[in-house]
Amino acid sequence: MNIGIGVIGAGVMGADHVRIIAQEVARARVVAVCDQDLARAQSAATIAHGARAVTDPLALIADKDVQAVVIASPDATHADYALACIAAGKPVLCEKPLAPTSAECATIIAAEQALGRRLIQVGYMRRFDPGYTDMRRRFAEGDLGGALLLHCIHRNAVAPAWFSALMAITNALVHEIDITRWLLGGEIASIQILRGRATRSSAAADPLLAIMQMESGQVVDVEVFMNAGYGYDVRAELVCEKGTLTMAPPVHAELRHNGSQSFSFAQDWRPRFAAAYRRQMQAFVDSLETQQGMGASAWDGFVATAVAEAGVQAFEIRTPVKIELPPIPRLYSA
Ligand code: ISE
Repeated sequence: MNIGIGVIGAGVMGADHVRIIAQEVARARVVAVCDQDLARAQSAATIAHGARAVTDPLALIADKDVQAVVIASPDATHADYALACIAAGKPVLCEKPLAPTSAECATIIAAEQALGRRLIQVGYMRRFDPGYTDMRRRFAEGDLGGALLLHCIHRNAVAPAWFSALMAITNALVHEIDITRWLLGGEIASIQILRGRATRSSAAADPLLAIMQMESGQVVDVEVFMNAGYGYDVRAELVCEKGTLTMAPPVHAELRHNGSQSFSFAQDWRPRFAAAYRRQMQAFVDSLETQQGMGASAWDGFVATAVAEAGVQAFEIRTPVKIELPPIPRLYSA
């Protein structure tokens, strides 16, 4: 039977999640779409024929036809809706970040612990991207030896007008914080943020270079460039003791023409991570039957936000900041 999903937020990502569920995912259907702007909710709901458009997120969560919820509303609303879903016993795929502050993430972890089971999966979709999954699988084979360095590039074509300098850390770098922990299988011990020479008036310090050191000693560098201009470009290279793994460009066709070879970049993350978003949603739907969550947990969401908070501090004080995490609760350590 198809699982009834309610989507909260019908902006860029919310509307894309509605489309993905309606067109690309098996055994699920969108039953309701919520947005404060009813016209926007209606426009997204038309993609999923038969879905209701509503403006009250709490009514959507309480709706008996809604068996699971996708939260894709603005970051600052995530914690309230996630807590309401936990209180209603409904599984959630929550867009990243889980919440803007680690204190809010901690309330979600406390609610899941009180319930005694995990209902939240955080949309760190790179864990489902073929480039990152191949890199992790190949590294796990072991013959490359230990990991020494991870180089990451995270470039956006143009930052939205409302994007602040700190959002480069709290909204963009959080992806590398999560994928680094997942790829290397360890925790981040410290973070430092170097400011590049600002290129445009819209972003005060763009690009940034984040340097993170893992507890086991590996160094991770991340270029976060919000206004790179030419397109959306995200990739990584893992340097190991006996070889390296470099992510291939995510293209289906390369052009050879007029004496040169080329491929094009998407303008934002949706085409670049289309496979990841699709696989993530299918894994979420499958996990509702198998009870085996595969994506980032609320604990992973908490850690990503906590490390980003340390990154904001490092940005402000211009020195490295040590990461102090509480012990991982038993619910998440299995
Ligand atoms: C955006 O919110 C995303 O999540 C994208 O994946 C990321 O690359 C971009 O930098 C963020 O602003």
